[in-house]
Amino acid sequence: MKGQSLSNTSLLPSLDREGKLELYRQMLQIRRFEEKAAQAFQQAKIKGFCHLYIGQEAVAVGTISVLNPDDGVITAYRDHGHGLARGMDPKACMAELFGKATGCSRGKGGSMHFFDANKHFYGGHGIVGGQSALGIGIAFAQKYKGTNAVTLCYLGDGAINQGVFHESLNLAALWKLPIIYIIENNEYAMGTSVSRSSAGSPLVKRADGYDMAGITANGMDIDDVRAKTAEAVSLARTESQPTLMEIHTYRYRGHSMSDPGTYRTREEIEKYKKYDPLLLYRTRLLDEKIATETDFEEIDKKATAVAQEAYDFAEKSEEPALETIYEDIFTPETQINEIPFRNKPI
Ligand SMILES: Cc1ncc(C[n+]2csc(CCOP(=O)(O)OP(=O)(O)O)c2C)c(N)n1
Ligand SMILES: [Mg+2]
Repeated sequence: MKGQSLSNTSLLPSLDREGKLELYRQMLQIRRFEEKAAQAFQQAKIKGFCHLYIGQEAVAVGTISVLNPDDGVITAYRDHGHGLARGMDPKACMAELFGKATGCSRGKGGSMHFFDANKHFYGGHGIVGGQSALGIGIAFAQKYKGTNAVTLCYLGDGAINQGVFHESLNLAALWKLPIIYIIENNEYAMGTSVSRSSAGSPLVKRADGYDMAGITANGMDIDDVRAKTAEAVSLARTESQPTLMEIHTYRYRGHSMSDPGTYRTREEIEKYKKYDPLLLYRTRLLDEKIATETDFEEIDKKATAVAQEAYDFAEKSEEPALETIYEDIFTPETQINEIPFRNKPI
């Protein structure tokens, strides 16, 4: 089991036509949402950081599609795709990007801090690798309370050499926690390619050091992502065993909206676009006569409209009131209403 695929792919119930089209719809929704976000960023309606997920959609949609509603999800700052795949409202997500009070984090988190506790989506975190340890806490609570839920914790290839990641893998294995660590290997950590930053290949081999299962998946192929994730989820749910997954993927846009991308060639990006996850899945559904060009046009029209509605909603929404600046820092039970420097000019 160490460092290898578990090979049992019968754990995943097959999807009907609607289910398959829904996967495509979700991937396209993420893409159209982010294209709109990129436009809003260029119009200076979105400020600060904005990391796009375009190219990686099959990872979030494929992995989250095998979860139960009460399973936990936690990720890094490239979080728009995971939030939307978890069923978050695109309006609340776009409003968050715009820094508006109607945003999912009341406009105080921005792009890197999407959050929706009702959907068991626990962020959106900016400290590289930090979510590894938070994921442990979620999985520990799930096990301790006997919920039978599992946690997916995503991180980039650039996060796996952080000490906290290794401490987390150690505890996950030692305490047999129902957590699946998913390395989204998109080849780059900002402008540094994985070959320049990580000793030892493939990255999933790191599972061996902790006697954990290790599974590799092709992040351009949503069917492969789903099948491999189902193996890991089953192991976590039925045996309370953690897994490390490495999913190979690629981002087409810069690290963030402010990245000129001088560290890679246009040819490289174009090469990966030939294996685009949406294109691949669409071609498969057409070949299998599950859907027609008209079906895809219809889905695209709706996804584009949803993105536009989200943009309009965000634009019309109000900014958070200045008096609310010290709210939402602590849980309601521990909210501090009197902060000594509160009334002093900032
Ligand atoms: C602890 C810490 N160190 C450095 C940074 C700066 N930083 C932000 S993103 C990033 C690269 C992470 O790359 P990767 O984990 O591969 O994720 P990707 O951007 O590819 O999704 C770095 C070094 C940070 N946010 N936190
Ligand atoms: Mg990366």
